[in-house]
Amino acid sequence: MTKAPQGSAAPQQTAQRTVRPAVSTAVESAMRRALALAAQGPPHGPNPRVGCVLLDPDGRPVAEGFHRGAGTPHAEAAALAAARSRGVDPRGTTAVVTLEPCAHHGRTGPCADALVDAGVAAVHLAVSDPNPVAAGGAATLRAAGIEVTTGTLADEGEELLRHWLHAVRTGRPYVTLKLATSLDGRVAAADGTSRWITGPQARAHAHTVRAQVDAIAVGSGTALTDDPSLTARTIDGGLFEHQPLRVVLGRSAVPGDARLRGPGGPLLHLPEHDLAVVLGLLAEREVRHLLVEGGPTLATALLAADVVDELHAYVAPVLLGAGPTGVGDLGVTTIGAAARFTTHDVTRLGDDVLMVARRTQPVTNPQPAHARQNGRPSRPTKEEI
Ligand code: AOF
Ligand code: ZN
Repeated sequence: MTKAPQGSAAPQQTAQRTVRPAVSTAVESAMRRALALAAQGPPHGPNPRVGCVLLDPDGRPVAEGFHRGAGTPHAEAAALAAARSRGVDPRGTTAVVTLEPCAHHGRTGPCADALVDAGVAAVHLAVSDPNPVAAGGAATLRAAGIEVTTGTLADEGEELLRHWLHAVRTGRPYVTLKLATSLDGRVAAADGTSRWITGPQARAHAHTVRAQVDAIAVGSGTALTDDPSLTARTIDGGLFEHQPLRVVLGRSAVPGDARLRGPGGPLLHLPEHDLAVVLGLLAEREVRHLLVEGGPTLATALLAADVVDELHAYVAPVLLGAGPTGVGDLGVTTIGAAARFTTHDVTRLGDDVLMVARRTQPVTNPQPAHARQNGRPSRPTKEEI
């Protein structure tokens, strides 16, 4: 079923009511296709993943397109170009697009103008564009007399774009914290040995996640003791095409012969200790999705600062009984103050289990972490790493 439009403007609702049932079903399946197309775009990079399908007046798809990464044509432009290259006149078509068409001259021209110039009759979109630079496309389209319906499969659109939307809405990257632990939450045995708690399938999975993020961070202590490479590797040990930016946080220098200086993504050492500053600096570099891989000091600081958006907990059926835990003291003294997340997904990986859990309250504004209560005690204004 088509969702009710989420925008508040009355004209949208009028537009929605006038859609014939057969066409509204066609719009919904076109939006599903547009979402699937969008998902073919790169999950990393500064730009959103967007898909677009053009429907003829009978609701039949006549062309489609998606965005292939920063600097390449936007989804709407790609769909219009696909129509023209097939000899299809886009005049009178309905554009079904996962993100509000842009209204700005950026790396490419404004899609709202391109849709107006093409004579498109109606536009259905899933998610409004929160990017202040590019927003305003729906208003441009309406001003040109085009029927605009917002909120079509909005939840699915939000899910697909969640890293990008989060970064644009809050001004800081979406933070995924990876924990690979024993069943009793430990990351090493009492003597410090830690290879390997989780098995090969869990490790391979973690590498596919690395290949999807913009940046991957560790604390400088972990960089020194573990000498990680922080590359995204395939099962046979080769490098994925996309290598995330490698970020080391904390004062200790990265040795000249560290693996972090070997083949892989660029290295960025931030001796800065204030997490709000760190996340702001990464956002300025257009990092939308940051994966944090350790160690416990950094994990604890991020959790205490309430800036972890998603947890990837790889848990092995191993008991250690002693040794360091993946997360240290969060200042939680009573169960009601626990840092609680909501389970999104659980996957078995060989002998191990991956639990993906997300922050319970979505962050919708750039309020500093310490100002949000979220059922937890108020945190200090600065969290040190
Ligand atoms: C995309 N692809 O299909 C759509 C986008 O850097 P630019 O000039 O390409 O503009 C990027 C902005 O355009 C992006 O942040 C978003 O607000 C809007 N829409 N972007 O990369 C697309 N439709
Ligand atoms: Zn555009």
